[in-house]
Amino acid sequence: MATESFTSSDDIRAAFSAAMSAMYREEVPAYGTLMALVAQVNEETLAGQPALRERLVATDTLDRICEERHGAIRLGTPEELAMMRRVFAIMGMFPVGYYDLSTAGVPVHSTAFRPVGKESLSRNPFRVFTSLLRLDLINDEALRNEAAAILAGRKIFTDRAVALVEKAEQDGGLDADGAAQFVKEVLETFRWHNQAIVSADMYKRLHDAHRLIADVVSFKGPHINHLTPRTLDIDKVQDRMPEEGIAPKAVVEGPPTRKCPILLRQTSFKALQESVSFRNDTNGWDVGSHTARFGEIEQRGVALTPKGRALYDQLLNETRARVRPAADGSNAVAYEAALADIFKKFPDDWGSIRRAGLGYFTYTLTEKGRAYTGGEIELEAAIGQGLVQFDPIVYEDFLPVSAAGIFQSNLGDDAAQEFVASPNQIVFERDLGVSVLDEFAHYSAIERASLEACSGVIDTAVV
Ligand code: OOG
Ligand code: NI
Repeated sequence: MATESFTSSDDIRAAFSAAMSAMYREEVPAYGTLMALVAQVNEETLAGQPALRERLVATDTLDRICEERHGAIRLGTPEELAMMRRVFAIMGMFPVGYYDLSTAGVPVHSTAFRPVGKESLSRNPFRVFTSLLRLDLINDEALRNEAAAILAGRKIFTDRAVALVEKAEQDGGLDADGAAQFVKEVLETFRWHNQAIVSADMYKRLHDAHRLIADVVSFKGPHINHLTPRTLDIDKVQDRMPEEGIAPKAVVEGPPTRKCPILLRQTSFKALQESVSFRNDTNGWDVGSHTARFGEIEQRGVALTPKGRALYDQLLNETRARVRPAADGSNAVAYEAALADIFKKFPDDWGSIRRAGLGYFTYTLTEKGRAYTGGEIELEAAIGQGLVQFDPIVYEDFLPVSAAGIFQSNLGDDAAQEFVASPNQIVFERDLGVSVLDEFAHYSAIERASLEACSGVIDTAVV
């Protein structure tokens, strides 16, 4: 059967993420510097924490800790989004979550294409935060129409990439040769083009409407705008970036430093100014510049339940009401102090987080639990008697306020702009061609399955 010779979608994704990393390091040398710093800090952290090293060895992730966890692109049209969904599906990446960034002054809405399920995530967790430009939020109607016409005329996928997607969909997969070609062809979509498809004048008009519109509309394709490896100590990398000659954004996004990490902490270095040529009337080129591409790092903690997430959102809002972080970093110390102070209201030990129903956990039988024959008992009693142990489930998604902070810091300090909040998940899903998956359902299914696997010891009917 042909299916036996298909390359698994996990392997295609791993190959794609490696190819993208190599391309980006070559295109953005500062990103290579960041990767080296991350590797060094990870090594130092592991040397100081043998228990952490052991846990990473046990979960078979030690050799992959410095690899990229995510990247991001910004698309221009519904057709591009729908095709991108088909491309990612071949790599085992599916749209999870809907993020409305209009509230934060960024005219896009987004989803994250990512592997779903424990095995796929541990084989290679690479995901792509994918935004779709919302021209409907642009007031200037003439400009809106011109931008739409430019976007309608571009083709972001190679013919071969489209043909390979169709073949994979028809046959149910790609063989090794097809998979290698697929990775090579799809990579082209993410490549940087230093020749714009618009004139300098049009670029300026788009840029004046919003820098993000210029970034999406002026180019041949949706260049990857950052990649993000995982760090074991985000505060240390943030502190050391300037020593390496790279400028970090003002504050780390997300929750404060904690004993028990929750959700996601992220920071980035500021986007670089790159030289770009614009077509002029005499069929020659005008030289200018564009700022879009950067590098980011992330550190992940436990996935929160809707209750935990509501508490997180509430505490973050409280913090930002007290101190709103300025893009120039002038009040960064005050912001961090307020964040740490206000987040004291979020329990910081695993037992309390779990008992309060704030986080998702997996449950497993201990050795004692496996030998137990006393009949099913309640979960809390089983934990109390040392029959069942629990581990936090890692958060695999994104945070809208953090994402907006990452966008803003890379659009320049003057880019803040007000839009009327207008989430439009229905339109986004229509453009995408499917509904996005619910992140909470994903975590709760993992938790539930782990509880079911403890039946015989715990009474799963009552948890
Ligand atoms: C995406 C920003 C969001 C994150 O890590 O939250 C993001 C973008 O700038 O296109 O990647
Ligand atoms: Ni990111």
